[in-house]
Amino acid sequence: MTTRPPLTLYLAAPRGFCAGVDRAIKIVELALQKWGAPVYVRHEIVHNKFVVDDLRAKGAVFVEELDECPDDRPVIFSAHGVPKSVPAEAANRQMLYVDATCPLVSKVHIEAERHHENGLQIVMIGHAGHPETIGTMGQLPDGEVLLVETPSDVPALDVRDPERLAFVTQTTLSIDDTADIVAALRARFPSIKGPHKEDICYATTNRQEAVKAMAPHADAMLVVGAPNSSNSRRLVEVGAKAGCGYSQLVQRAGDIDWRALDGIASIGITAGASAPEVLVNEVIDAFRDRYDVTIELVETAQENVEFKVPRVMRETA
Ligand code: 0O3
Ligand code: SF4
Repeated sequence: MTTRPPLTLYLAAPRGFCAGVDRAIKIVELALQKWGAPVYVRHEIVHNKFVVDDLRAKGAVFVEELDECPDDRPVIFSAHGVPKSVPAEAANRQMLYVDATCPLVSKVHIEAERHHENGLQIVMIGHAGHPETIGTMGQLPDGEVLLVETPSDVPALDVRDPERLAFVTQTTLSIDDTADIVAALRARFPSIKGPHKEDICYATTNRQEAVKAMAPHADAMLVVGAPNSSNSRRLVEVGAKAGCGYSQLVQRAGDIDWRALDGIASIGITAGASAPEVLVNEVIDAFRDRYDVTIELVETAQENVEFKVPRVMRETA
């Protein structure tokens, strides 16, 4: 029998599901119980193929736009949020809809609306084309929200009145990159209003902090998450910036590039906010098959956040 080489496996905590993801998945499951299949879901409920495939097997039908749904079946809006035009269209068609937007994303929508009511134009820090950015920008009429993605976008911003501006952000951005963009905005527009720092949520913050603590000790790092998951991709970048020589995203154990990991004595593992723990365990088991693994938890925060599902989901059918 060959002996397996020793490996220290640093496991980040917190990792994986956040309260908004947990709530959104529960909403789809409760909708299927309450109304039976099919229940339509506009956009992936969260950015994870395993979660989506599981719900699809239970009777959820995933679509990108409302015009792909019939009028007479319930539709759920994904955790990332939707432009105002989406619930408006659903109401117009007298559809039964449940909004699974994370309450922390809705909080940003309300912030943007409040600034708009006060006559301010909004600058949104976010990624173009991401559903959360589309949803937040879509809370206000066209032209009322300008998008910036990097500090180099700031000098080109064509604002209505530099004295009457506010900023909001996507909830899943890199803390450090966003601080640079906020600094560039404040330098050019000293009177810009905004949150104390940004709108990045507790879960994004905690997962990035854990990676920063773990990455310098690990020879390599894996983030369990999907390629379209913004918060998961940010964890890969944070790991690389924090000094880990090899930082990769994997959806499942089958994606691990073992050749790239040749010769390592330690590995860091974390998971994005939309990645289920069962996939983290699958990855850990794959390491146990090849190495004599010692797990060390790198815990930088404890989380006890929980969001209630909407009232309609709590009532029995
Ligand atoms: O926004 P992101 O691409 O990170 O979305 P995920 O991967 O589905 O994770 C949940 C985060 C979310 C719903 C918006 O904050
Ligand atoms: Fe909500 Fe944050 Fe999770 Fe997004 S990452 S769903 S904002 S808790």
